[in-house]
Amino acid sequence: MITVFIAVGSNLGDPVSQANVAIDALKQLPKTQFVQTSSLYSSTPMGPEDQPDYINAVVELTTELTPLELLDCTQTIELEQGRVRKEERWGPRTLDLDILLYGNEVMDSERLTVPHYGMKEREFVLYPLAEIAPNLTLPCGTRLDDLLKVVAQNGLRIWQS
Ligand code: A4P
Ligand code: MG
Repeated sequence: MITVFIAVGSNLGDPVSQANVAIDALKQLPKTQFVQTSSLYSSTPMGPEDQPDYINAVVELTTELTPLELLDCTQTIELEQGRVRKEERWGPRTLDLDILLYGNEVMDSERLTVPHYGMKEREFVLYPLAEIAPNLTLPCGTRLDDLLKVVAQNGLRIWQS
């Protein structure tokens, strides 16, 4: 079993319920055990400012799915929750599921990059992750608590514990 962390993000169509439905869907994945989820956080949008605030969370699972099988599953959940892929970079979305970490693996293929390329700079990923895995060290050797020292909370707050 491999430990994986999935970031959940939503800022359209009742984001709190989108996030909760997504977390429930992650609990149902085949060959996978749910470990824990962070609180739901409210966060200021990264990217275009004329979009609603986001709800973000991080979920820990253990899985026997391969990385690409896991990506297929998370993309299916996104589509089931009405995700429409748009051209606008960092634009609003009903649901975004990003695979942050897949064990200690480092991979960069056409469909999948892990660790997720933006995770080290994003407060809405790092703080929820630290809530559930405070002692985590990334595959590159960087400690999560060292990242928290340099990434400000930027208005991030717990919305639902
Ligand atoms: N892909 C590669 N690596 C991964 C991975 N580790 N996990 C590929 C998931 N997917 C991965 O993703 C595009 C392609 O990335 C996928 O087809 C997959 O093969 P996408 O979800 O269609 O595109 P996207 O999410 O619009 O792009 P991107 O760059 O992933 O967006 P981000 O970086 O996730 O940003 N502000 C706040 N406060 N909170 C947020 O959650 N999210 C975004 C989206 C913008 N601003 C935000 C938030
Ligand atoms: Mg994404």
